[in-house]
Amino acid sequence: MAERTLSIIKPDAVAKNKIGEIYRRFEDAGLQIVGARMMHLSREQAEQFYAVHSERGFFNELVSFMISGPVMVQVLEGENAITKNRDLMGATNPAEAEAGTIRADFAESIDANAVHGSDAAETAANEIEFFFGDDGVCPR
Ligand code: RTP
Ligand code: MG
Repeated sequence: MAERTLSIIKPDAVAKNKIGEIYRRFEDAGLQIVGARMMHLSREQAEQFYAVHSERGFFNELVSFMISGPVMVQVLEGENAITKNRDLMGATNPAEAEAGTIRADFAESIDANAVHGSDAAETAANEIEFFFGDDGVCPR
């Protein structure tokens, strides 16, 4: 089933000039980029985006990292886009990520872990709305 997911290339991978390499992996896997914007998140935006983790011990570190530099935000569309993107990303902790995944190849640590991807249909819809509202994604 064709679906959409929200992806973020985090500040570490943007700083390392890996946007193109990561986009190539999405496209080679059959995921189409149907909306994209580069932005430097405010603290409020990052806190709201990761609100589900607000009670966790790593929340402040996570927010500080996400606002440490610009991020590239995109909507990916394709068959099983949510799962496919999570498979391309690899495990949250790059030390545990399978060889050949984005996090195994580009991430430094569990905080600076290169990419975000929606984890379910409902979060994907909410996250796409959060960044793109009704317009940003190219209409077709
Ligand atoms: P993401 O939301 O960024 O795609 O990552 P994820 O689903 O693989 O992991 P999640 O559990 O949603 O956690 C969000 C981000 O919080 C940081 N984290 N740190 N120190 C820790 O134990 C810990 N656990 C999670 C990671 O940067 C993770 O991407
Ligand atoms: Mg997550």
